[in-house]
Amino acid sequence: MTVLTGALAYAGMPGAAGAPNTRSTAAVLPPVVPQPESERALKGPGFTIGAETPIIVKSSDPDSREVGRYLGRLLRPATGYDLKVEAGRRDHRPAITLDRGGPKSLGEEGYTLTSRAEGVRLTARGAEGLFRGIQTLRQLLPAAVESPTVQRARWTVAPVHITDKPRYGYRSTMLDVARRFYPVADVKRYIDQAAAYKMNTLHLHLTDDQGWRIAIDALPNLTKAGASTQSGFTGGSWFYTKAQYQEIVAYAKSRFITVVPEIDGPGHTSAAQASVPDINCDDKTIPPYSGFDVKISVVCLRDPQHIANVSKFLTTVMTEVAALTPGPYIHVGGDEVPARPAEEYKAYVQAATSAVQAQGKKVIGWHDLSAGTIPAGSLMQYWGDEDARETIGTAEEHKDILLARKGVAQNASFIMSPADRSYLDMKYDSSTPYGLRWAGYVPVKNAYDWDPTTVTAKPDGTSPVVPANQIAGVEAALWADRAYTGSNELPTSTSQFVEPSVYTDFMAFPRLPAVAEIGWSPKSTHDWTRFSSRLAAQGPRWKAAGIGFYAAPDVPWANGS
Ligand code: TNX
Repeated sequence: MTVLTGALAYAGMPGAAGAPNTRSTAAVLPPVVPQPESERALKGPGFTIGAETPIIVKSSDPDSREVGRYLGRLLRPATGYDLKVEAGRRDHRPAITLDRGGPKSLGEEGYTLTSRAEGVRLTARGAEGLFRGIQTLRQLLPAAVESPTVQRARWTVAPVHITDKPRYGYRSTMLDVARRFYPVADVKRYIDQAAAYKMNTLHLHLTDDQGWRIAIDALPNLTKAGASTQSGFTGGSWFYTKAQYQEIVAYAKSRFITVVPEIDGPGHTSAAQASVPDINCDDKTIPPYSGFDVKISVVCLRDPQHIANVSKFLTTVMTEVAALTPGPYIHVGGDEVPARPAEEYKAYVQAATSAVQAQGKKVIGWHDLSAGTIPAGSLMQYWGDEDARETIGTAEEHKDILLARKGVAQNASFIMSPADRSYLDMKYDSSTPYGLRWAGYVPVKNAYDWDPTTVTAKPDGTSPVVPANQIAGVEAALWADRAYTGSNELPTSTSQFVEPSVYTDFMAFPRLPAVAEIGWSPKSTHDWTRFSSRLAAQGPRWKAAGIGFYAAPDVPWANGS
């Protein structure tokens, strides 16, 4: 693997030779996040896009043509150009060429990109690789390209040759639309932000104590009682209709992002229990919950009749959710259940996993789910932190580690989302207005400085509980328990709640790109100093795009950004 050939410094790095399109003798690499697998600065001026530049798609494949149109739409607001998308032909005009004739070695998501004075050529195996490559192309242009209004700039693509493909195939981010409801437009905005950093999965936490967010035709009360609350709010109707959910799924698909819906249980179920009587032991609904606690609920699994009721409920829900979800996975939750006999938990795992499998879908669960019997091919999402790591190999291993061992023994693969690294709802530091700190503060450096292979290893990096070949990827999870200002206390007024996009911008930027890089870039490129300097170069892009990011003190932002 070639890495950073010709790299002397990143543009913008202290001591670097200036902006990428400034002429200089030193080979300066344009700063790209996530770091491409291999990148070489080319001599010469790079390619300047003009109003007449065609986007040539060398393929009749409709998905690739659509990616060409996506590129045109992306470039239009800031450049003011309405670039024409043309079919591939032998042609000597300067152009942006999208070619799907790339070598097999690139895989589905890989691409090569070459920018020279004569043009930009992006090569991949298909539409998905072309789309990922376009996310790199954006970052080779001046930051102003991210602006929603026409800007005066010279639209030069930095001269570079890149060959790139991801380290992990599962790169996800999670939105907690249950604690705080996100209108469809906010979800789409977040999808675009995640796609820009080459994430390929959106995990939607659709159900929790504070709300049920997806319409189920056979159980209309789930979106009457169950959708009437959020954390801190009552009396609404906060859910996605089937059409809206499908709109989200289709939008995500157009950005090559797969939606993974989560129906959490047997805990985090107050909204369901407020809507469906017979999943409660007294067969009566409970009042809807709008508070801020966790570990407060569990469906009734005490006797065969109630286990049957819960199974029926799950079958109904999973049947309808699976029908709306083209992706291969459904997340069944499994976290934070109040103490109950182990057999009850196992009965739930059995009911939930068979309901998912009956629809031809694969199971994802929080790592807790490994306490039960999980089907072959399941993914466990590990959310333990440093406290768990410290007990590895001791006589009293932390329960998260014991559960991870059970998942490994059942041949599950793992999604790594260590709470002290990739939980975007943790505060950066004591000044962060939103969020929690049960896993500690998560400054940008911590969100970046970790590796999936050592999340379940001893602090010295040895004896990993989850072997490297059972790691599917990573997730940056943005919970919304505390999506209001003054979150060291419970809120006293709804005016403390901010718009979902204000919360996501602040908590996800710059940490989402950090986790995205962990999922995408080769481990050999891991380097905090280099990363933080490339991240700093994203600041002007986020400004141009109107992203209200946190200008974290551990990132060397350029003056004035
Ligand atoms: C733990 S991590 C939870 C969530 C909370 C989150 C807040 C996990 C599987 N469950 O219910 O929202 O902490 O950080």
